[in-house]
Amino acid sequence: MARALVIVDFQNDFTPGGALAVPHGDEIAERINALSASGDYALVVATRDWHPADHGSFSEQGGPWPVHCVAGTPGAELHPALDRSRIDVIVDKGQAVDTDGYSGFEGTGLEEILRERGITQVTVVGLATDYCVKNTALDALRAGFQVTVDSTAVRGVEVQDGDSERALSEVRAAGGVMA
Ligand code: VGL
Ligand code: ZN
Repeated sequence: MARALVIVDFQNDFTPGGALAVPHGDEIAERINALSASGDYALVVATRDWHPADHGSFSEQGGPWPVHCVAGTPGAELHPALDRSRIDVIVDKGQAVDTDGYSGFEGTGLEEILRERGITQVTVVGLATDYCVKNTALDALRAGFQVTVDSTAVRGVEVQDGDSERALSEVRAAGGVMA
């Protein structure tokens, strides 16, 4: 069975000091690097939230979030603690103005990339548990991949207390496995 590691949105804007900081988001770097270096994965993918400056999810456009991860800005760069040498493919998401773009599969060709390499199992890690990790894991399940979420290598925004736990429960209910 060929496995892929999908590192979701481990970017400066989602870590402390960033525009949409996920509490303790930076703490997962070491675990992610250990996974990507483990030799267990035939393919390591990093997604980036990569929005146009007028993205519909931004509060100035009536959306829920502060401006974050505008394409080409420092906030949209992968976090410096991430071991870039282990990343095979970078997938940019959230580029359409009018959709949330929470899932790494939405409009990116990620499914085709995984199929081309014969991947059947996907481990999802990164930020944020309650948005992009959740939606990426659910889409991977819908596409027919076996899915594991490494719960030690994710962190949530937690707009409401318990959002991350609920997100992981949804993934589990859809057939995902927690590690
Ligand atoms: C995300 C909110 C807005 C995420 C992206 O990566 O989870 N959350 N854009
Ligand atoms: Zn976003």
